[in-house]
Amino acid sequence: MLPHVTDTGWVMEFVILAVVIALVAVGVISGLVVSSRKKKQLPPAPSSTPTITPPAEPHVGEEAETPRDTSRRTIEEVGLPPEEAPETAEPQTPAAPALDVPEPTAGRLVRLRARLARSQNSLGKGLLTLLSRDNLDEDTWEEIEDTLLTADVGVAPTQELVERLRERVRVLGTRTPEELRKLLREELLTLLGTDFDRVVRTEGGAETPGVVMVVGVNGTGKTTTTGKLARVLVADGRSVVLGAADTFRAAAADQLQTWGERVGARTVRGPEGGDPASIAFDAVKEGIAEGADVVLIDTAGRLHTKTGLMDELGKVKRVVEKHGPLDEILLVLDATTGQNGLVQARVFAEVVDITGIVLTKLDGTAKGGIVIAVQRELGVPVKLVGLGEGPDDLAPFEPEAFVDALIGD
Ligand SMILES: Nc1nc2c(ncn2[C@@H]2O[C@H](COP(=O)(O)OP(=O)(O)O)[C@@H](O)[C@H]2O)c(=O)[nH]1
Ligand SMILES: [Mg+2]
Repeated sequence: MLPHVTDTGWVMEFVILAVVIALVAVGVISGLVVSSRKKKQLPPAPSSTPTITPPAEPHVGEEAETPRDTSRRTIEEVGLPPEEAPETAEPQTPAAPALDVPEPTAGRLVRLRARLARSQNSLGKGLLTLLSRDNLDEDTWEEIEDTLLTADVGVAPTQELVERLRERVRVLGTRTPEELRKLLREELLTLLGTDFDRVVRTEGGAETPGVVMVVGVNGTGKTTTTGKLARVLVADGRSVVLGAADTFRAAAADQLQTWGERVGARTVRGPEGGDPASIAFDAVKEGIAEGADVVLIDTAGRLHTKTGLMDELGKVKRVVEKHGPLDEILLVLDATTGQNGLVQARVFAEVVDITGIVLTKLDGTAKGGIVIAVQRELGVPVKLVGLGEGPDDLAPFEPEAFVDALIGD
């Protein structure tokens, strides 16, 4: 019994409408799911964003170029997690309430030695192999010289080393591998200098915190080093305030702040494009007000002329010194930039009184000789070395451990 044909038509229309509504609903929901998935793929925190700069002819005062040796780093070398420190493996969320417990600093260079040895053995092992030849003729000595020059030891130190080695090998007469290793070790240590004071000064005054200013060309690892140094200090029980005086990019302050948050160090920052000197001043002021032990000031290196660099860093230094003297001015140099690093070092040394050198990215180069060359150039000791991108991959520089890593023991 179907008396109303039109009713059936209405029912059909209703069904079609319902299906359309259902389809639209499904479409909307899946759209939401997709967009919420997209949201989860936001770019990572600035601290983990690698600086990608196109390779270019390097110039002093410019942004750092892509490290010369980058192509030599294998995936294996770069990608290895810090095997000695599984407990510091960090969750992705930067705002995690639990603070990191940084590794103790004692013996770090020894612990990170494998990383050093992996990239450095071409120097030490190469020298030992050459010295072990039965006949140390003129050609062999030239090869030894070339090996040292290739490792960025520098011309004058290379000539000194070769001269001393020649003399001592001659006096020695017959030589065993052990004797050669001992000889090479001693001579490399002499070149590195064993009586430099390599302690990073952070005592400050009676009423004022220790103040450390970190300078260097962009991309060398200033912010990373400042962050790692904050961890070292916190691990030693000191309270730290960070000053984000690189105001060229907001991301630079974010990057520093992320480092600080992980260990509970506060970051004093200002507006993008603000005056770096006033931020540095405020950071020290905050440090004094809080009774902090140390204030670390990260600066910008994107300064294209020596005058600009002089004006800006000079001003930061002068302004900070209104509170009290600076304890350290650390120059950060990227070990992979070789001789260009030396040119940078010279310029910065003319602008501010460098008290210590931090040589970063020693894990990514076979040119460890730059340690010798840069100390020679500035007459200032290498105090810290960077051996990776991990939070605890910063080590006090110890000449003995370094040389042992170079030539094996
Ligand atoms: N392999 C390696 N990379 C490092 C080291 N120190 C810093 N870096 C990386 O170098 C890049 C630039 O560092 P950053 O601190 O931002 O340089 P800044 O511009 O001088 O502040 C980042 O990708 C760091 O992770 C190191 O010792 N070894
Ligand atoms: Mg920086």
